[in-house]
Amino acid sequence: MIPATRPAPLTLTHLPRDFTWGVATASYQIEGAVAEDGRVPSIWDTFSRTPGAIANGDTGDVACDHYHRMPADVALIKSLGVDAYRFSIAWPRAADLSFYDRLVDELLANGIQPWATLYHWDLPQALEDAGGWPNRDTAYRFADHAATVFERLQDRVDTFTTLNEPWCSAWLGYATGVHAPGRRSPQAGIDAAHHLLLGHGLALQAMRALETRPHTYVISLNTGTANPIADRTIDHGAAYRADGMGLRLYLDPLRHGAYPADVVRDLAYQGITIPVRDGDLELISQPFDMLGCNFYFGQNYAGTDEAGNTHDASGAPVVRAIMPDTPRTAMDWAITPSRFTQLLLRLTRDYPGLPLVVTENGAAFDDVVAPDGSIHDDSRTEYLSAHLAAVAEACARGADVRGYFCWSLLDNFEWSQGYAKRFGLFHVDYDTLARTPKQSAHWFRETIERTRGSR
Ligand code: IFM
Repeated sequence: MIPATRPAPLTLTHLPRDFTWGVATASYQIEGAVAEDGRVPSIWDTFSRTPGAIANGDTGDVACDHYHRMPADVALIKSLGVDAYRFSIAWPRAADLSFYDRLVDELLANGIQPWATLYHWDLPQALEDAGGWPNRDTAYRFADHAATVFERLQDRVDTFTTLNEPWCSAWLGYATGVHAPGRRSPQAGIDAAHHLLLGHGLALQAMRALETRPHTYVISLNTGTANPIADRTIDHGAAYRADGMGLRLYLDPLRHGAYPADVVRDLAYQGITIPVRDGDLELISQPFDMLGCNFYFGQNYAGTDEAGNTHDASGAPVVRAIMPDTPRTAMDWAITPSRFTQLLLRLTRDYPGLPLVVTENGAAFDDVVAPDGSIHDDSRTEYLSAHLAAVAEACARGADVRGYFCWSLLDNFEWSQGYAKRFGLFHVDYDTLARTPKQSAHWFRETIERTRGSR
């Protein structure tokens, strides 16, 4: 039962006519079945068993049990009226890809385009034991994985994304240790970042060598925005530094074939070097077709600490994140839709000629299931509505945005937050694994229908 007062569906007249509407998920977050069909352990299987690493001690062992419920989940996707479904291939399942054969066939039979991501953080544990992403060889192993998947699916899948959010894999996984494998070394984080980018380049090369028809290649990055907290030179500097570590460190080598000089200098000051070898930047900067933008929130930065110091104890400049004083999601992320427009226009300006696609956007809220079983998640609907309007505005002002994928189809395993944070358009009851459409799911379907109907 949907209340009559629910937020009205949008009509987004400025989106391009052939805009792709979709929903997204990732393997470890939804599949479960971690010991089936030859799947080998991943770094997330190990990390989730590390005491204290994940809220409530949750693991992805069962997750949403999507591995066994896939056809019913494809029916949910179809019910949304989307064009495409973005999912990731579990590298630990490389020995038996038949699940993805079935998934792709089911999607196509239902008129849904499959968008496959080759790496969404579930590195096989054996590769971590051999050194993980800080080890250069992992980039070559990733290219092998890409080739295996591509050979199997290229006849039916048009769009392949190499990496999802390499900043998270590198920095959260190896520098801060918040994500698997939980290492805490900034040098390892930078080594991982370079080898992820190298892996992207090698994977593109491997897939292109096997192509029997043209495909669309994407890489999805964390694309937040970094603004100065005030109009002081020191705050502009802090925001620029944050943008350097979060975005330019990835996008400059991909598009300009060089690491940003200011970031290299800052890292060198901390004794950190990027392990570039001859030819790496040519591989990394080979063309790809669309930049996947994963946007959740914008951030403000100050160049001073609370006491007014401009440098920390190690002598490094202060880069202090200050969340804007705005409403938050359940992740404690500020809700900043105008920053989304800012981002898309900035990417258009600084990286011209690169079509954009929103490969993730969405929000976690503390959903309440009403006694009749319905979920009136107005906050999520308002978040999606404001962010879609921000995309449409960017399009009206010249950004070339080709599509929008809502994160996420289902409530799922939210990494270090376990199952406590819910991003889904469909609610998952983790006792029964029943799926229930939230009000936002109905709103999303109506908005897609309305926007299509306005053409
Ligand atoms: O759940 C994640 C996803 O795996 C990657 N991007 C951000 C989402 C929300 O945190």
